[in-house]
Amino acid sequence: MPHFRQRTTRAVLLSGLMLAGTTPATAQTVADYQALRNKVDELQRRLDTVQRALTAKEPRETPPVMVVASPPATGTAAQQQQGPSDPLPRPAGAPSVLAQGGPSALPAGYGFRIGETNFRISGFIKGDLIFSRYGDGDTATNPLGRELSLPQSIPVGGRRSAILADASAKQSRIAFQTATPIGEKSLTTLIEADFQVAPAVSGGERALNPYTLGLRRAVAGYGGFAVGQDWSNFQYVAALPETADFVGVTDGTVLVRQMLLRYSHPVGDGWTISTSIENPETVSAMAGAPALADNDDDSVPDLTGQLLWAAKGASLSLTGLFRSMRVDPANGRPAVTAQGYGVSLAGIAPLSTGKGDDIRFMMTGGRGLGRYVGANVAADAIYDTANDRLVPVPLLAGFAGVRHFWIGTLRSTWMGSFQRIWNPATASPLSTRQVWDTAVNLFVSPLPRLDLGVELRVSHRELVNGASGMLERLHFTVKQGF
Ligand SMILES: [Ca+2]
Ligand SMILES: [Ca+2]
Repeated sequence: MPHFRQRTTRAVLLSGLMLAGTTPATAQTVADYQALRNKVDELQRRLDTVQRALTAKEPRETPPVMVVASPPATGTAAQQQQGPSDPLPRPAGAPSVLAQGGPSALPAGYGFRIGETNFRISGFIKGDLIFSRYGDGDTATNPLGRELSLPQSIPVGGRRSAILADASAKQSRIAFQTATPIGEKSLTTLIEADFQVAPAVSGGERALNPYTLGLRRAVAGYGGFAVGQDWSNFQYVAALPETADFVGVTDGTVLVRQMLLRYSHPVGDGWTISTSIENPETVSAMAGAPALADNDDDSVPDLTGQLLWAAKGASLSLTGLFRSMRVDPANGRPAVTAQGYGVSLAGIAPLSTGKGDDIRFMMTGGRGLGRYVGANVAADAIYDTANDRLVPVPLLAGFAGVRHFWIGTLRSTWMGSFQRIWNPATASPLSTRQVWDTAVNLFVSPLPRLDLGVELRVSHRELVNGASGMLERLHFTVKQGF
């Protein structure tokens, strides 16, 4: 029955249409249709004319260049992998948004445009499964050191821990960029955040794992000037090797993001010079005590300079830091000051294997720069209360990473890093004297922007009094960029 009804309906409709063709009302409809059709064609012609005029007016097939913070990343492998049709070249610290040099770390979609402003949203989802075993004691609950390589958190002097398992997606990251042409140049902005930099809430792992989004960078740039929170100009970010870890070579790298005002200027032949003033903060330890304390008593911004050379995937960066430290005890004693300085040489040297193999390295030394290196293992200075003196702490730190491509996207990086601290006699015997670590990984990228990795790590920490601790770690990671 339903079948019959359907057929009947169709027949009625068809006959109706045939009949309609002969009535005056239909003649009217056809005339209306023709008029409407003409109108649409006319509109289409006008639209085409406007479109052609617009295209001729702004031949900006490759939209404005990101100047925000580009100098440090200039000429890195990551930037060279970027396609020519990419409208928003990435800003400084690109390796932080990307996979620290991984081949699948290509930019995602080409963003979108509203009016004159180009937008791009990028980042990645990262899941980590980490097995840690401490040789000399257990950690407190939920320390950062269980989620990333953080040498100062390795326990010393206890007994061997069990194998501890941690899994989270805290290192997932999102970045939002804009570029707006103003005159001959572009005004650019970048905001970048992840869930790893903010401390975990207590009890967070019990049921819902509500990790907090934390600011990494928020920076605007125009014509060589950059202002906002960005990687310190003292750090050459591009030299960081590919790793499953959050940093990979924490022990030996300069590692600071803070508010700064930077000016960069290319001087030709691949050379760029830059200088910045950055947020000051003196981190001191009281004589005889190992704990580090922020003071917030600083008066003068930290000053940095960089000389960078980059060409054909190779680069070399020489940076310098000068700072004035100040501690005001607010207990009737006078405020004390001291000067700190540092020098850092870093770079990327491509190997002539034709596969993308390279060596990345950094070597940093100075006095009174503890907070700038290794996520602050050493105090900037020891506050000698008895003599009203602030004594800067000297240190030497470095890392090297060698990457080799086996076949296709299958690749490995071996990395090693260290930091040696010369604590003054007034420092606590429980202060860290040296740390080192080494890791080797295997990564593969079976799909675009997908990195699967496994990394084996051994870390070591030794105190002034000779006590030491070890960490062995097996780290599985999956990262999908977008
Ligand atoms: Ca945990
Ligand atoms: Ca401050």
